[in-house]
Amino acid sequence: MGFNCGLVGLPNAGKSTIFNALTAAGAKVESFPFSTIKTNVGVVAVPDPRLDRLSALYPEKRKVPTTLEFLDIAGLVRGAHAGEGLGNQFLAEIRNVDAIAHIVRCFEDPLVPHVDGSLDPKRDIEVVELELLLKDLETLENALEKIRRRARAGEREAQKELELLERVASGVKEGKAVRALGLTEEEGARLRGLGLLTAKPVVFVANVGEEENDYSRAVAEAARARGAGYVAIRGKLEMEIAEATEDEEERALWRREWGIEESGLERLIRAGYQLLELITFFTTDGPEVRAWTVKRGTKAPQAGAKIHTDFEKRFIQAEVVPIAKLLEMGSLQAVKEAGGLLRVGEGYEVQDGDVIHFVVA
Ligand SMILES: Nc1nc2c(ncn2[C@@H]2O[C@H](COP(=O)(O)OP(=O)(O)OP(=O)(O)O)[C@@H](O)[C@H]2O)c(=O)[nH]1
Ligand SMILES: [Mg+2]
Repeated sequence: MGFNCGLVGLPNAGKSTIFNALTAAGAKVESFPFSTIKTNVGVVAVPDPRLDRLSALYPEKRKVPTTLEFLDIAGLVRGAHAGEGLGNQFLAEIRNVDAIAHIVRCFEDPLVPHVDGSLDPKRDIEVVELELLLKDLETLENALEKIRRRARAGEREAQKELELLERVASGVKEGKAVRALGLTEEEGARLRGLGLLTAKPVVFVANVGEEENDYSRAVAEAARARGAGYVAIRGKLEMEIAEATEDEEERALWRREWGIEESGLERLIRAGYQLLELITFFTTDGPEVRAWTVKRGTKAPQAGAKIHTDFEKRFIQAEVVPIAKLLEMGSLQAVKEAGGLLRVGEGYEVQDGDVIHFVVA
């Protein structure tokens, strides 16, 4: 699995539409608000032309892409924390996601009502952000209540946690996202179990009907101001293309016809990988040619653990070749003969595009 991503936004922003464009899962899309009640979950293969070309060198092996999971939840409205609309309980379903895609409506359509009567991306973004902050405050206050009890009972560990939680809660009360509080990596790790929503990286998705417009430019601006990712997707059109055929080549043809060079999925993945600092490595062992996702900076044994815990525990060395080189030479044998195979130890940092064979005891 590459990463998983929760879709948030106002009702009728086009979350389910974008979800369908990304996953072709056929979730219900309606012109009235709150059409999504039960969360939709969809898994997609990460398209990667490098994997396609690598797999062409091994026609007898199965091609296994790395995957991504998307969660499409109900719409948030102003006052959701106080029970408006469908409330905010459903946000618990995305507390474990790695990233958030914040879908913002940037298309005009008199047949699709806006909960606030008009389109205003800046205001719309702030409404959703406030509700996410209030959900985090709720989570933090619950956690604080428990930790205070433990601290009063004299637990030293609890005292330390209390200090951190109080500091985070006071930042959130001031309207600051947890990710903007300048926490250390260690503090972030201590908070992870709480699943705080505003601690997660965000990609803003402008759902544009046709092309980028003043609305989507406002979304891009908001993304820039927050150091967040940004993509514009023609949600409705891409959903229709995704649902018209299962054939990837045919879909690409349709997209080109409509002037879309690269699918929304591909662009969202690129933004997500950048934001989460993810890279892809490949393996060709056994019956599969396969892509794997790890965080940049991951060492060889820990990358191996993705495949099998033994690969970490019994790691001896890894044989590595950059995929570009392997594709250029045409076979692993040719790479070996040319002395191009790198033998690396446990301190080796995996690079994007490495083809790796793990040698274990
Ligand atoms: N004209 C136009 N309509 C769109 C576009 N994207 C979505 N819609 C329409 O907007 C309406 C709402 O879309 P949904 O995808 O159901 O919105 P949602 O955000 O999932 O809404 P809730 O589940 O109610 O929160 C539907 O009627 C869609 O067909 C677009 O790019 N252009
Ligand atoms: Mg929906």
